[in-house]
Amino acid sequence: MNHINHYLRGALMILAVILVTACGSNEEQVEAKPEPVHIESGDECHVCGMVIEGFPGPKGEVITEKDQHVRKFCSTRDMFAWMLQPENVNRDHTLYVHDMAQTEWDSPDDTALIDARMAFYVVGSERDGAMGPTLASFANESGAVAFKKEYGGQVLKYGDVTMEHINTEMPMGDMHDMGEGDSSTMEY
Ligand code: CU1
Ligand code: ZN
Repeated sequence: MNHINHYLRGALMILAVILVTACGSNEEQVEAKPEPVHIESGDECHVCGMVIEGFPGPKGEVITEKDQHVRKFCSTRDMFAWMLQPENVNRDHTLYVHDMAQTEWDSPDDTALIDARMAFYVVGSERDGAMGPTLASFANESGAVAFKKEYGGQVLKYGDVTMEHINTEMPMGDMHDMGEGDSSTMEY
């Protein structure tokens, strides 16, 4: 009987050690996500360099995984253009975009910033953002569908947006040609 007890105690101690170790490493992994930062007047887009404030359409914000650097973007379009780069696409950066169901297109309010990875996007609509064609972002799919019904385009989840969507909607030659909206002819 003492033999069994002895082995049992040994097994329990090993189990306890495993549990403590597992808990320790878990705690390290679960870090709180950084909160969104307000877009201040004078902030410039990390991609195109233009001052962000005063332009219509949803903006983007990235807080980098390791250094917690804040990158702000004039448009969801520019945020995706940066985030889809090979050096960023697999990083666990924290991303925010405006929920356009909660705020005005012409002057999005930072109280409406939402997790960009959970958002729904309307690509190819007729509403222009800061750089022309952009991706209209929404917290709920229903908001994206309602927007699409009114302004056209296609509803995509975060993970379904590719560089192709970005480039098709925004040819380089039209970068600062706002308001023309002719994206019918595109050749590569
Ligand atoms: Cu720009
Ligand atoms: Zn920009």
